[in-house]
Amino acid sequence: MPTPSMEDYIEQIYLLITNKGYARVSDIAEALEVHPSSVTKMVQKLDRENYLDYERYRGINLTAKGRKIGKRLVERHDLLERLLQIIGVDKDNIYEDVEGIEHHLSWNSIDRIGDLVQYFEEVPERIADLKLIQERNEEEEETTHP
Ligand SMILES: [Mn+2]
Repeated sequence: MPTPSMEDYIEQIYLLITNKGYARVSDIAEALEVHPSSVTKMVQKLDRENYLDYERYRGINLTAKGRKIGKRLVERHDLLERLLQIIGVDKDNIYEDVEGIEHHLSWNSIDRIGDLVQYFEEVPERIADLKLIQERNEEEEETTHP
């Protein structure tokens, strides 16, 4: 099982390869806001553990194992963003919050959250209902802590 930090790298490399066709050490460093030397170290570790192939002049390629996990990690991130959006979390908090929680949930919880997101997305009235509860709670908060 990859550690949270390994997951961040695999996720980012998968996104870069999907969106740009390649993942350079400098692009990964920029995306994760880390020093390129840390990227090189981690990429070598991921290579040793067979998530990717790294050759100095040919770049980074995910193995079948790395691609499979990368896809799941990107989907997990996307699912959690949809969840926070549905439950009304402020846009400005969503990305950071997902980065904070995504590594700490079991795949069991992720699958059940998938059901919950589906429950809301299939019937938009359910989202509207939740919004009504939120508005009521916010009004109450205003009257109790003016
Ligand atoms: Mn993420």
